[in-house]
Amino acid sequence: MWDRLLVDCNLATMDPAVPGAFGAIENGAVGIQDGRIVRVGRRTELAGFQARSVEALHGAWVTPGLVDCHTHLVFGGNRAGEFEQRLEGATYEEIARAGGGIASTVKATRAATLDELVEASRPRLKGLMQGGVTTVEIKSGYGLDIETELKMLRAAKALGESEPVRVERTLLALHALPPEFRERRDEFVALATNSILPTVAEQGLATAVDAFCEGIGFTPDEVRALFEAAQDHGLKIKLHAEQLSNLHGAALAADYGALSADHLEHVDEEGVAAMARAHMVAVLLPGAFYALKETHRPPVDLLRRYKVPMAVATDCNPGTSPVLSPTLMMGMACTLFGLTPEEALAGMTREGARALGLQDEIGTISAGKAADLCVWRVGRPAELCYWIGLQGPERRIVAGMDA
Ligand code: DI6
Ligand code: FE
Repeated sequence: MWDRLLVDCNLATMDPAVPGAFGAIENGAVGIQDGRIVRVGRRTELAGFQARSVEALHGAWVTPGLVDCHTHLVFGGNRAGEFEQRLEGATYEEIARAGGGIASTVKATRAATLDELVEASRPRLKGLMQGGVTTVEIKSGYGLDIETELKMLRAAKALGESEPVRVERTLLALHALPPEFRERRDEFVALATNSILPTVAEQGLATAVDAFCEGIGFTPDEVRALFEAAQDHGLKIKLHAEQLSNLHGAALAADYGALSADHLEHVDEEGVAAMARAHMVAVLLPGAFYALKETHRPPVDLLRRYKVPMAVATDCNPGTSPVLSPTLMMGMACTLFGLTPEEALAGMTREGARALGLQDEIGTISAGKAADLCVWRVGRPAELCYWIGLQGPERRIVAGMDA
């Protein structure tokens, strides 16, 4: 006997093995046992099975739980003041070069205790959860010293242990040059590569490494050094690439077997081809594009042509993407980047999971995967992208439990 059987619902399984848009199954049913999906199909196909609890969802749509595969949601303070400066005409790069931007968040993050950091970040995590997120990736990168990077990752861990959500932790080891290393770039890169990364790996505080490859961030050669160390320590690799300019970061990441390259507004065909060959995911972040009023869009048609899977994420961060709504990002991926609603929902479920290397565990409604589900009171899945300011799902289920 199963634990639960959800009936009287329509399923957007997002499983490519289910034919048709959204992998949809109307009049569907989902069987759940021990936190996992055991059977998915039409209600009539599951008619012979019994469950301790049979729950009618009155025609709601069920999707996989949303996977937000790129966030920086643990940080101290916020940057509403810089928002005002940008509205008066200052650019993100100008603010960064003047010592604001990431550096100001670094200061506030270093000053916070572990508990303060956890409690400052919890409302943001809850915001994403209310929007339907059941798995979230959280990056460090506002510490830029060993103590604070560890503190950020511990804060992310504590959040995952105290809220019903899966948290994946990434060491963003090269995010910005801390002020105390202004004249000593090489020393900082060496610190990140030879000290921070190995310590994080030994303590099991992160499963992946990331860097910001950009004019205002780190050069391809600096990133390469970090990725060599990541490979030595068995950490997965991701890269902020081609957000503001084209430094050929996507191709570099491909050389190291990265899971994803993220942003990609300025990636060229060579970069896209390299990503395709390396089976990477393109993580699109419309929140940052919107907040920075960028005009150069990621080449969605090229990504489609080369069959590079596209994920969509919030990039929740205090500077360029103070975003707490996953469905708003799905809508913006459609309106600003030209994704279809089906691609946008795949981007926040199946492909988000792939961008974390979790495609066998989460991201579609398929037998064998974790029972992470959202129940939406909508008439069709496209409504998740269509409404601006949509309330989250009516129910969120994580590992088979209402959460
Ligand atoms: N790219 C981004 O959009 C964020 N980090 C990055 O490497 C911005 C982070 C911030 O401004 O605080
Ligand atoms: Fe980011």
